[in-house]
Amino acid sequence: MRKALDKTQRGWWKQAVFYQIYPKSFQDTDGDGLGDLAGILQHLDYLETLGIDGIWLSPVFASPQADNGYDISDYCAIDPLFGSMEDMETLIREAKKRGISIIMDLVLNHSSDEHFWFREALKSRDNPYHDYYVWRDGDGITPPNDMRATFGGSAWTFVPHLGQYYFHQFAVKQPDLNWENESLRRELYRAIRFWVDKGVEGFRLDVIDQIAKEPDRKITANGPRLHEYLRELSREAFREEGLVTVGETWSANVPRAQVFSAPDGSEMSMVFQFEHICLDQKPGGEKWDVMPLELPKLKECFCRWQQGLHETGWNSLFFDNHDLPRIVSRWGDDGEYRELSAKMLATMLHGMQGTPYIYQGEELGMTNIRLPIEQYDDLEIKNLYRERVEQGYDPQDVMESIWKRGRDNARTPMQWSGDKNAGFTQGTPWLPVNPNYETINAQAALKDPDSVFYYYQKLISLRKTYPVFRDGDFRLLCPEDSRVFAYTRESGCRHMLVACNFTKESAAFSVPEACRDGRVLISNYPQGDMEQLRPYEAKILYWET
Ligand code: TEU
Repeated sequence: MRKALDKTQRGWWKQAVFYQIYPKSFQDTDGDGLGDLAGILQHLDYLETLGIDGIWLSPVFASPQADNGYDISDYCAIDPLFGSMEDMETLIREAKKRGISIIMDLVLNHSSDEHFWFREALKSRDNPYHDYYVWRDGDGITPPNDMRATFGGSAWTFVPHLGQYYFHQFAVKQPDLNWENESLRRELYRAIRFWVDKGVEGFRLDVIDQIAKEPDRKITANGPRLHEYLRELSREAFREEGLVTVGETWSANVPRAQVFSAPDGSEMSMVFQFEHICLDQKPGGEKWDVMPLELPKLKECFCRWQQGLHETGWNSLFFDNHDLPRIVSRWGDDGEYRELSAKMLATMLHGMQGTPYIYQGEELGMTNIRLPIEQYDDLEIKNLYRERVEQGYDPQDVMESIWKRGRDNARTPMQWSGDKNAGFTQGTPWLPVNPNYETINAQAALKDPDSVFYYYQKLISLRKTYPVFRDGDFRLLCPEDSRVFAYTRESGCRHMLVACNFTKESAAFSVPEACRDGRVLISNYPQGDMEQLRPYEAKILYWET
């Protein structure tokens, strides 16, 4: 029986493992080809078996789905696509019965252009909601400046009847909210309290380091008032000690993350930082401009974050999410060594200090997909393809980038079984199911004691059994080695060694003398020797002094 965590206490998340669900792709129960809340309810026992403590639920609020729900048109309503408010209340209740907290995904930097506030703001310059957004006078020919939107094009869209542009860091249908307006802030806090009162126990905060934007100075992230806003948000909306908050902060570095995740709880519990996940991106390029990962750089980065936040903040630990390609295809091997490399990557990550996040299907070793451009859904992918082909790029090269980095790699339907559509839907899936579902699926994994699923289950249970996972410090071994990622953790008399071979060849790795008394807590191979790591071999040794 799983030891329940006391979720009324600050810091319960330091021993927890969270699971991200992208609802649209998780489980469809009404045959419309889209995942829904009832589908998540169906799989709570699966998640309880895995052993996770919380579900980060990508947005299910009312939305026109321009950006798959990251364009919210009502912060206190459930979109009928996903079900009813009663379905949401049932999910919260049933998850809690299983010791699983619901963490909702809040998009506070921008709303949908179909939100009541924006519809009102469009009516006139002196409408009380007009100032909930960021407007600049203009002539409709020359935008206020040359800022670009993340999903392509100018960050400014002209509204002729107002003679003004509005600012949007993302899509045209995602107007930025003006956090300088106190009424707007208080409306957002009220929405958060609405969900806390319904039993939601945490929030993921979308691009939260971008809310203090100052477009006249071309500032988007880390604006001058950011920490003022974050502290007010924490005081006014996240009052309960046990509420867990994780901010998405693409601009975070260690010093900033120490403030974002300060132990006094003045801002957030932790952040998603993305330094590690950008290391295979060409310097000065975009995410689409890929280069091979150099393992020493990854090791240096993780070492800096582990040591930088030890006792001064708190790390999240992730490789996958709904915006990222699947890690087994990216830094593992999605062919012959798929399961071994998936387990190795999991070992490397879960052996560290922080809160691990498992993205739906990562526990199965799900892989990227290669689709023709017309089958993609993501507006970011479609805008990129159009822009780069117009700029003269070879369409095949653009497709290679999309196949490596496109967000839809993570959004193909969850693979539940070898049945039609991987058991995801009886209808037509909104995005094609990966054809490898016949061999890579939850049903097969649950029957295989050696599956990636049960390996993750064991990693999760180790975190709850051995305090060194939560409390230990971090020391990197063999920093220059380009094949092996090895480190030790130590907390008082408790010690562990994590050793991972990132390659498909055997790699020499001599277990330090001091570690040789350790017993194997977990490995993706049967007992091996202390001088050599087999292809993608991973192991954790544990000992006490
Ligand atoms: O993502 C922020 C974000 O910037 C990423 O979308 C990233 O820039 C992109 O994937 C890589 O170029 C958050 C959400 O996670 C994402 O799904 C939303 O699309 C975005 O914000 C807007 O809300």
